[in-house]
Amino acid sequence: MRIFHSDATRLRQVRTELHDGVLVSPFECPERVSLVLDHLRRAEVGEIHAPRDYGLAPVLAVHDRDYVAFLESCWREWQAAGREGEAIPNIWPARTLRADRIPETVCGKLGYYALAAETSIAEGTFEAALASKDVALGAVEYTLESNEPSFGLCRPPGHHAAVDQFGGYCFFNNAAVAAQYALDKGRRRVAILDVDFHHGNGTQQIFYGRDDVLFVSLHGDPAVTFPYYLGYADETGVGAGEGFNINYPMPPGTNVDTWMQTLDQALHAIKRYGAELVIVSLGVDIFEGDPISAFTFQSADFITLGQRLAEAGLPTTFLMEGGYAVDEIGLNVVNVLKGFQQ
Ligand code: Q9C
Ligand code: ZN
Repeated sequence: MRIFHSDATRLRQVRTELHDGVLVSPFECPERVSLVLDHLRRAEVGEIHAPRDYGLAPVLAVHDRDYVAFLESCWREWQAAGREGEAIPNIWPARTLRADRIPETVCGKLGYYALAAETSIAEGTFEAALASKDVALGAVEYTLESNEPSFGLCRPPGHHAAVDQFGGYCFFNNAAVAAQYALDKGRRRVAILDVDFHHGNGTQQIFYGRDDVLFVSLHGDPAVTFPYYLGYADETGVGAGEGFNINYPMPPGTNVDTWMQTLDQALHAIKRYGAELVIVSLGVDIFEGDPISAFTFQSADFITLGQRLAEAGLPTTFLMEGGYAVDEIGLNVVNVLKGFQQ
């Protein structure tokens, strides 16, 4: 298995996350990358490569141009406006307001392009997001060319990022960028299997009307879990995409047996679809010790997860999403990848 990593993913070093009404040090921190990298090296999972620069074209294939321009200029505009802290949205085009005009100043644009308030923007955020999509593209390109598995140590994560919205620690939807790249290189059916604790609302939204990407997600029930407003089982796709979006919401505390049985259903659907490539949105925040999540995986269960994914027998690219129990994040990721290689 080949691993892709870029030091530039550590350039996002924000100080603040709005959590439980307090500004705390962010759960999604650069140490996550260092810890996973250490474990990958020690466990000798595979060669570690830096990706090339793929430019903005693969991002613009799934994201709105004005949204990307906003991310690029946000921190500069926020500083020019003389704001004291990091850029955090505090007003949205909520249900009773207009969403058909984009405000001109940074405070208004922040709310327009944000789907939540926990994700601050500061120096280095845009650069890290660029590096993260390059990591994803390096990994998927390797799998496309070799049919061998790959792991992209993406950071910041991507699956909450929609066509023109950031949030949930995500800016560019790395899995969506990679899936679109695979289609543009001639693959006709790509599956994205999202095992992060949180629903991949962004990935779902990007491909909701399409049949060339099957999105399948196992996650915490949105009735009680972030991102709250998407991820129910009755969201099955629209138009040509009808039947190509599959959600498996599960209650907090769901045991690993139930989760694994649900995974079997998900893999069955992916095989029936005829996927030529599987992109796994790998969030290890399904770990019992995760500070912001509520599933019950033990570290050893991640080996089983990797084994089950290997049994599907499809070309596979793993892309890092969430996982905030930093003491165990490296072990949990390595266990998935080692399980896959067994
Ligand atoms: N402040 C990913 O796992 N809010 N994102 C949770 C803690 C946002 C998670 C409450 C969670 C986002 C990629
Ligand atoms: Zn998550």
